[in-house]
Amino acid sequence: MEKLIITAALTGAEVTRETQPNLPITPDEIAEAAYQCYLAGASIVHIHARDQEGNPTQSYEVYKEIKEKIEAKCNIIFQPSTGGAVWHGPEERLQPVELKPEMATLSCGTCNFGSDVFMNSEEYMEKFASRMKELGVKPEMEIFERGMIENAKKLVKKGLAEAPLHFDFVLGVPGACPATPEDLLHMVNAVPEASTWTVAGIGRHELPLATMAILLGGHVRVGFEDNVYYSKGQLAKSNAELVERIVRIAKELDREIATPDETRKILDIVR
Ligand code: KMH
Ligand code: ZN
Repeated sequence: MEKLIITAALTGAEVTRETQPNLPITPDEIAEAAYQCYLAGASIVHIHARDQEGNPTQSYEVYKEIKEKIEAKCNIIFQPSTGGAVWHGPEERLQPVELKPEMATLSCGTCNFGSDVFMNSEEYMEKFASRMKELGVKPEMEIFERGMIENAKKLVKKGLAEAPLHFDFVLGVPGACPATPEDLLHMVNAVPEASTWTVAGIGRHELPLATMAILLGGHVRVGFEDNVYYSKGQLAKSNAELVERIVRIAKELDREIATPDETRKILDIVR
């Protein structure tokens, strides 16, 4: 089995300090959290920037500062969000791609997102995919519902993305696909051959789905964006604590952990 890629989703757009007092918000805090996750065994960091008031922002400048601060500490793969927050428009969301990061997320369809709607029309997807292709940014296809896999395949057919694709199944978002083991298997069985995939289980689903992914040969995403708890009622101390637990479980299950350079090889990322 391939070595395990662990992505740490450090901040997200929705979590606040009220729900998770240790949420990294400033560029310095985000860079330090990324470094701690790197030391723990993560090879990718999924980043959402925040402004000085702590609100989600897709500002090129803020992402640039975070990218530079992370790069000064370690060689973890920097993966900014192009999902942003539900109220961000497409142009705003695309800004961090202009930094030519090694990877960026690309949401593959519209879905409910709690009481909001997360808008990803075909026009948005094509715009995001073609800009990433032009700039040599590897997209991670964010999949919140089964039909979104077909949308991702369509981008390949149109020449806007290159196979093999790398998918992230985000399961358990209220209003979108639930996070049962059957849901994960349904997704895994639907991706084209040679694809790679990771899973981000939301809330209490994070750990069971991560363990399934370790066993199935997939990859794992953990972090405060998806889950702020270590166990029921007990908040995690840090993003790194969640990464450390995945490393321990993977080792028990005989799955080695990929370094950032090994992850670049697995995902065919050319630096
Ligand atoms: N915050 C969500 C609305 C991504 O980062 O690409 C979208 C999101 C997906 O988090
Ligand atoms: Zn995100």
